[in-house]
Amino acid sequence: MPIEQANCMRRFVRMCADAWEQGWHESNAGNLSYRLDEEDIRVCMPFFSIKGEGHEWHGLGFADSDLAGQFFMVTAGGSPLRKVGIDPAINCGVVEIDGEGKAWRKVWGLKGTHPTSEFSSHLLAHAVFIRETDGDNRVVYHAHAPNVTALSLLLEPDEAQWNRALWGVMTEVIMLAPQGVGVLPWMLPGSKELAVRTAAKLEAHDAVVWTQHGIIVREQTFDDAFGLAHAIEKAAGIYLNARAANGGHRPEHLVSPAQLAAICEKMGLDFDVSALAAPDE
Ligand code: 2HA
Ligand code: ZN
Repeated sequence: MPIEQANCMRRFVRMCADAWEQGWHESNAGNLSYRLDEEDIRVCMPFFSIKGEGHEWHGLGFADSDLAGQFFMVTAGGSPLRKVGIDPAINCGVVEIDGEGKAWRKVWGLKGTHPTSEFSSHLLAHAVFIRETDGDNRVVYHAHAPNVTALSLLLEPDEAQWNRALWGVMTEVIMLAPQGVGVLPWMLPGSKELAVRTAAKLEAHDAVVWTQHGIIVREQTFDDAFGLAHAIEKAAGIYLNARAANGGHRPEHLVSPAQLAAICEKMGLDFDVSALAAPDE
């Protein structure tokens, strides 16, 4: 069985293809990472190599002992997500983190290349999961979701405003993101600042909007990560359409705080009404 048939690899490749189909990944936009579990490592290990050129250790620029010894499947820097399934060994790969959580090396794929430019954001997000959820969350995904990005041109980078808009659009959003989205102002893509601020937001949110850029989500599985990004992107699109149809004004009939509270009560979710902006915002 080639490594391409490994369960984790099939799901990784499938998610890249699904995401590409959505139109969220122009050129080399967006990136995906997955933390291998014990079974993945057992299945993939026979294909790993650490000998020869290209397998040197590279410093991460930070140290996080929670990442020590972990293996990550990750998209390649500068690679189109569209091509991950066409030639996985060039457009993605597996890296190992050293015993101190401060360096990485290739163990499979990433031929002639390196992990995504947002690798720091992915790794620091994974470190949050490892600490927070006993390692259940394994997927970090960044998309240049067009409606989320368009909405970030209209709303302030203010979580209350975003929650009012997204939760107000359709009842599904609060079910999938009961903590709402985190929102960050514009920051340099690929920067340490973006990575650190994103990881801090991901402690309280499963999805974070990057103003004028896109969205990053963290979830347990590929399906959950794709589903969350999809629901938020769809809600942002509906909100924009409704607003445009209303002469650019805020839609008048958003799902109300009382309705949101009723959904949360039924589903046993915490709902903090103070997390919403005032109705006229
Ligand atoms: O991978 O999306 O944010 C390219 C990017 C940078
Ligand atoms: Zn990006």
